Amino acid sequence: MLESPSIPAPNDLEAHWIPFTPNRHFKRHPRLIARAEGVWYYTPEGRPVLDATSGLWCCNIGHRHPKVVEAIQRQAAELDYAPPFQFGHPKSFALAARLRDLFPGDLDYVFFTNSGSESVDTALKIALAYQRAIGQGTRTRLIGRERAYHGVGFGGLSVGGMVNNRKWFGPLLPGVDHLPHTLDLERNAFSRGQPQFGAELADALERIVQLHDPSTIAAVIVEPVAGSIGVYPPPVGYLERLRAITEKYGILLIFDEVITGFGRLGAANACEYFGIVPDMVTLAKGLTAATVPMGAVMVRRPIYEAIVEKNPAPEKVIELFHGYTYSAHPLACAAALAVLEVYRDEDLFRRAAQLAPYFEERLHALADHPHVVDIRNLGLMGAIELAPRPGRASERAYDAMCAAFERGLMIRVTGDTIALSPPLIATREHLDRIFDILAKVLAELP
Ligand code: PXG
Repeated sequence: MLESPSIPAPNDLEAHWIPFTPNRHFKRHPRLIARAEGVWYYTPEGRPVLDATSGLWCCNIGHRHPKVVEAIQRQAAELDYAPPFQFGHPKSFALAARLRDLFPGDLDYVFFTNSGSESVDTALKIALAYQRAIGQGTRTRLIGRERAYHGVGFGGLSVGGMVNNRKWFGPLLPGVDHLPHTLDLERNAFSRGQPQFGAELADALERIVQLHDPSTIAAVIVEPVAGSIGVYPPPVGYLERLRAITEKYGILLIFDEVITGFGRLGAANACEYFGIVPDMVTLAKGLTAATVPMGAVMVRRPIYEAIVEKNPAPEKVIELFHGYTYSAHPLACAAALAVLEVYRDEDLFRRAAQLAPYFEERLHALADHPHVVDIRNLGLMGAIELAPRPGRASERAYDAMCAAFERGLMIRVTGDTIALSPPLIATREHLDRIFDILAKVLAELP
């Protein structure tokens, strides 16, 4: 099944300061991945590890898909780079047109970035520029939500709501407010899919609007399904209310679909899944299935028109002073075009939808295991929340991750929650293996 790996494990791990990782523990007990294929990772020693997280919610087509590998190789041999400012290359335009076709309504324009964090900051900046362009320049407030993850830029941190990510970094952006999060263990624990209770939590937006006045608010940003915090599906009716309130007050609604985009819910995106058209959508991860870093922001036509088409400046003047050296990088565009073909040719969004009920069934069968206080799921997103060890928050889930890796399974943990997001190519047999291993890990977990 495996070739022996060509790269031995390094014996000096010191210089690399590893992100979002306890460096001291990791460097004494490293978990290295040297190779991948399909739903499998392989350690440098050649030990297979089943990828139950799609890398980091991103390798939706599995690993090392031959069509994508070939597209990236061909692109590298043809055009390595072209400046994205004042010049262009054909693939970015082809890709933007393909993306437009995947989104509902008039989400017709695409601004390319290199990550989810950049997509979020880009969307927030476009929101502010738009309000100014339509003569609503007093609308500068941005509204996020408690426990949200919108990346690590100062904009995304400011509207984000994960305390550990924020508390070290000062006052962040001024003029930001937050909706309450939607987790309600009293009423909704062990819900299957969207919880029944909590749509009224969206009405907190009405109160925020009344507190600050609509004329001060530019945009609201939410993850349609909160991912990083540990999978909080929106209560039934919640997103619809947010859309209605934002529309009523001329506030832009941004869906952060960095995780939910590209099949995770068993649909092309959350807009399609929930039948809601927000004003902007932030993307990354599944856009290239993480083969080459890339992000994007989908923008509704009136926003593009207000900032670009109706710009009062002469035609040779830049309309939006924003962009990245690597926006629409040729390798990323080639990868994304190939990945979109794989989604279509292998019907992966539908396949994910078909797998989701079995995923839900096996996930919720873990409810009786020790320490489990909640289980949540939507599409191929799942979470198992564990009771924390007294005085040692997040240690129990961390130990579960280490034990799972030893048993040949990669899971993700956040706080004391285990998160699962298998590749869309996973089979029932893969899910069986994931949940069999997880059941053993939970049974033995102190
Ligand atoms: N928005 C959302 C909704 C995300 O999930 C980002 C923005 C930022 O993307 P970049 O590409 O800048 O990392 C994300 C990223 C986790 C985890 O533990 C989740 C993410 C990143 C790292 C860890 O679940 N999501």
